[in-house]
Amino acid sequence: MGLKEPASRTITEDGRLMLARMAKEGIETAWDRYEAQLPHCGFCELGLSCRNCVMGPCRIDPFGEGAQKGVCGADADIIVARNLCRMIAAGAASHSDHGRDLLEILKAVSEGKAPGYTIRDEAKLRRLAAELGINADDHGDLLSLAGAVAERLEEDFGTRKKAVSFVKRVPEKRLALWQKLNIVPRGIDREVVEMMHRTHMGVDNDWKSLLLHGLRTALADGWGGSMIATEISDVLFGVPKPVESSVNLGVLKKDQVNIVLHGHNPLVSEMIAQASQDESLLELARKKGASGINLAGLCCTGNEILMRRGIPMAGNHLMTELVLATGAVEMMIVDYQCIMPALGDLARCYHTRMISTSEKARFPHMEHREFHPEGARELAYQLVKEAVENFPNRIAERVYIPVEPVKIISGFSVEALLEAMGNSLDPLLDAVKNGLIKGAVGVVGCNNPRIRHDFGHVTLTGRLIANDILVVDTGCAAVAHGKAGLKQLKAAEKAGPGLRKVCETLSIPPVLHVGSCVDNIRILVLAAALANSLGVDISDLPIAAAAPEWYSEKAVAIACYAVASGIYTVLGVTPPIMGSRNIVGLLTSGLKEVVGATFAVESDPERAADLIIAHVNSKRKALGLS
Ligand code: NFS
Ligand code: SF4
Repeated sequence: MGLKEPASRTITEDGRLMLARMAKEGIETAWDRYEAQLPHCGFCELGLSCRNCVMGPCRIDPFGEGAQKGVCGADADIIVARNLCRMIAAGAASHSDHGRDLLEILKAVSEGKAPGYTIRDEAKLRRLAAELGINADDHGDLLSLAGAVAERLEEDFGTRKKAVSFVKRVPEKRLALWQKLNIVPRGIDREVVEMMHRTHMGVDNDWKSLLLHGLRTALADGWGGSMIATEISDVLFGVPKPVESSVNLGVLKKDQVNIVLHGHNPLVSEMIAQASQDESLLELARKKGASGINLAGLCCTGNEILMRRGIPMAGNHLMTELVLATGAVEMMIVDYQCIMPALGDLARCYHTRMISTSEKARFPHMEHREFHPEGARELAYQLVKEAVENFPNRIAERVYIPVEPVKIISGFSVEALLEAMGNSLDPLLDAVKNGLIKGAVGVVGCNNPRIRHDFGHVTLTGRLIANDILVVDTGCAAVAHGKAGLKQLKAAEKAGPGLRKVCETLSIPPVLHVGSCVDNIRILVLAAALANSLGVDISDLPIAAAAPEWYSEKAVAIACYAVASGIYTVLGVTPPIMGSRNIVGLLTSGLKEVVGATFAVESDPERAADLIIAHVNSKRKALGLS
């Protein structure tokens, strides 16, 4: 099968049909641009090129014949470590800056300066306040308490602390280990800035010391920035509860105004969701000949509103261009991250209006309409109105919605999971102890045109559940699983007999959607709770993580905080580290002695499943479970 063949690019039906149509119309996609980039630069793929200063750029000859040092004298180990560490810093910065934006809104809400937003989950706010040691009695009303929580967590970004607040959630043994290694994250911004500093020419030139700080930077993301993002989103928009919805291109409606929300931060998408229910706008839609206003999500902002509001999900990362090619999208509204700069240009082939909303994220051929807390509600109303007014411009003959949507269940926050189990971890622990469930694995992360779209996720997850391993998922992986039907109750039939029984008893699917990419911290929180109630370290649990199709710097940060937290992590795409034998050795085996967990790289999802099953079994054995 040639690379151009839709079926070689994706396993999904909607993807295949849409790619065939786009090819016929001569519309370019990420896959075409990927092919135009081949062959990739070998030095860069191995991590052996350096652009950190302009005595270079430099590169190291991997065959040992040409240059073995950059102009400054940096060798392969230093260059590979610095490059990887800068990826971690960029990923941690992205998640954490998203978290900061939520804190700013929470602060604005507390000051009455964000009229569209409110505290939707008072109980969660109170729990957080108590956890942070803030006495509710010192605060007359809820808004003042919210302000205190926002301020306390804002301090986590700075440099004046010994540890970020949520380090309190880390199991004792794990924390002691981090203390010994001196990798307790002190401040979120601090670790990122220090990483940029260390990787400047002439600072940290010990690859081991660089990588240790890389782990600390990643931990500042997982137990800092990402954790803040999730917790504050729950306060502002509600803790997710199980909710039914649907997924794939079929969630777009032929007879309705379709507004697609793409990006990551729920601040914009939640406002649009509210506006789309406005009676006067619905009336306007009817006047324009549409039977309603239909919202659909993409990528992680899609996951946020799917988890909390059951808003249908149009697709994951590699589907974002294909959604536009339905010709049925009146408006796409984006915030930031994972938004291909190609989208604006592609939309010009259709009537679709493309709107960027974040001060810090601009795109070619998009109209910039900036969201600020004071005017967010009005702007959301105005944008939905303009989308409705764009409906008559749709060209009916060009509309192509190739499939019917697939049903899914989403919304499994840790709180919701606990509720499903009668507010106790015991049912889950018992199921693990008596072997009904062998273990649990987080299958997370992106799509990447290097891997056949969704093949890595669906194949790996299918194998895991068939072997009685519960899967929790986030991000683009979750969308892949949803489309494959794995998020329905009847998917329990595809699980092994033990997991199937548990799913049927608790009325849950075998693949649980825990959220967006920042919500990977829900997996950390759950793992920490399980470890604490067994009195063991996270690295002792029969759990693992996998990112079969990852592409982004954020995914590197996530993988590193998972491993530093003690979770064995299997990557489906090789990171640019192969140019250093030392670093490959450390990450794939040496780290076991350091943090009790390692990375593995395995592009074949069947073999990745074997690795994970073996790992889970070995952890069971060590715990004395059969
Ligand atoms: Ni995560 Fe979400 Fe998807 Fe990957 Fe991008 S949308 S934050 S980075 S591509 S999972
Ligand atoms: Fe070359 Fe060193 Fe400058 Fe990198 S930091 S570009 S290896 S001289």
